[in-house]
Amino acid sequence: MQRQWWQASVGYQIWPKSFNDSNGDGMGDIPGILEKLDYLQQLGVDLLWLSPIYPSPLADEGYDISDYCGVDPRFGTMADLERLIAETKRRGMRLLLDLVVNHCSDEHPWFQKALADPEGPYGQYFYFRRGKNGAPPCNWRGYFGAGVWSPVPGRADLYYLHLFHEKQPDLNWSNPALRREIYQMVNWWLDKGIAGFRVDAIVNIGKPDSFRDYPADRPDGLADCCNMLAEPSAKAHLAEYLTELRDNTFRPHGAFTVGEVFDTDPAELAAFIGPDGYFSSMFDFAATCCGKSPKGWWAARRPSPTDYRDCCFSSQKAAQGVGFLSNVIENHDEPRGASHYLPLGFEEQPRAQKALAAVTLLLRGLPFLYQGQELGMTNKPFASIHEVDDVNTKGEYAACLAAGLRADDALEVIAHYSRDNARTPVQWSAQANAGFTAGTPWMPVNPRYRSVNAEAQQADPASALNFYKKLISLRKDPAYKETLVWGDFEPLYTEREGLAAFWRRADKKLLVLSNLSDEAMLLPLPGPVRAVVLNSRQLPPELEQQALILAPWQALVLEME
Ligand code: TEU
Repeated sequence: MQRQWWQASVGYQIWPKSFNDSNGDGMGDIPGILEKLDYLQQLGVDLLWLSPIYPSPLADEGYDISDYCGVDPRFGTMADLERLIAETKRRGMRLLLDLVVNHCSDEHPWFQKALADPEGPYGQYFYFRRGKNGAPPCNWRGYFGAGVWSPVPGRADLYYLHLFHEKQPDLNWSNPALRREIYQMVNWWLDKGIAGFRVDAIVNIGKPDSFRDYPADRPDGLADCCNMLAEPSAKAHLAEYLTELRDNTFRPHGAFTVGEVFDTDPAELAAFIGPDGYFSSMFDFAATCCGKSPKGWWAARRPSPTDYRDCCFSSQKAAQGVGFLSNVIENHDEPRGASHYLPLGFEEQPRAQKALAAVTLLLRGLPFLYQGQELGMTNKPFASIHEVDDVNTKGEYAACLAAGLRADDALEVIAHYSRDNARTPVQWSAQANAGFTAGTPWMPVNPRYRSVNAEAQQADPASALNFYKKLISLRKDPAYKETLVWGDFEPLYTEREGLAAFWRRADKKLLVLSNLSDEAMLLPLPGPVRAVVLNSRQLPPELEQQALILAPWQALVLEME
């Protein structure tokens, strides 16, 4: 496989509204990110992905864009962003923006012009369709729980399509004029000096040639819109548009791209991330999807640490020899990884968080950390549904009630899965509002900030933060980089519950052992140990000739003969 500059990178996602507030308005901003570049550099991350910073009415926290080439005044100015591009470069870091082109905001001038004249040229930028006997054109349910068609104001029987919120109309990629506008915008940003993009919800741009009903799958009589992704005409269009997008933008710029791609058939991996793929990389969402139900969050089952391991391992095997996945345990759409993958009662324990971190950082692929993950931030407490900000959570709460759950049970469900869990302000210090803002934070900080914060962890050699630093510097250590970045992956001891064990092998033979359980484990060793390269616990590993005892939640990297 051809070597690329980005393969040895470690990514870090910034969700700007909750990262760091420089001006006391309670919301994070770009100057706030600039203030924390030293922190990020010391952590060792080098590929920074900013969730959307464009002007937006915030119906979906910035994923509803009303101007693709601007910076929302809440976050700062274009000059601030240019400074961020320059400052990241100066530190050997690179900046990625979020490319959200399945849909825009209903307040984008394109949609405003389209509404004014649905039969005119801008009408062709969107999907306008007539209803069927007084009902919407088809029975799809969108990703946030409501129907995907909303009526066009003032036009009897005309609807527009939105797979997400009604304020996020889908862009019509079958229109070459729309595609040209998008390519121009993408190139404009790349020419400005960003290194590339995280590409949002992108599999949805290929729509089937006709919008037809699917069998209803919930009491609302609707069917999950993602059924359309399997339609051959939708797949064919997706391939056509992604090839064209790559060839007209990313490829000529040598850009790095990571796709938000769900549910790929292993047979399609090469098309997405192979040497000639649409993207450089894509997120591995196997564990994210594990236990989820098409019925909604109320019917989801929480994955165990063994499920987490099995999901990662099967993705690793599928991607090996094909391309580089981007490995995540959390992002701005998911519960906190510690709260989701660790057993109840262990989510707040740094030793358990470190065992999880060792797995995600040492797999083959690019690790992407989400802000606060390195501190072991956990889910937030929810006292009432009225505290919820996220539109997706509101839809899921309604689905809980429709399924017959009592209000308090519904609250318990959404408290675990809500996207707000990831969106509380980053905990910088034990000072007021966790040092995030001098004003009133737009969303309350997690009350755990007094004990869990960056300042305290910097001073504590046994903190989660310092272990993340060690893992990242191990990946970059010239002695081990070849093996950890480009080496192969091979699982072992998979019959053992709660143990993640795998080889990374190239010029060195590294054995990664992570005990994702609270029981000590006696393990046979597959050969003589040359050196203990990393140990997550102060306890020295109990090494015998042929075996070792792995303490509860202990992660080890052993260099083997
Ligand atoms: O997410 C796409 C997506 O599929 C999610 O809506 C997912 O189904 C949901 O979050 C699961 O909880 C992307 C962005 O990451 C998300 O923040 C946006 O809301 C969405 O696109 C629309 O732009």
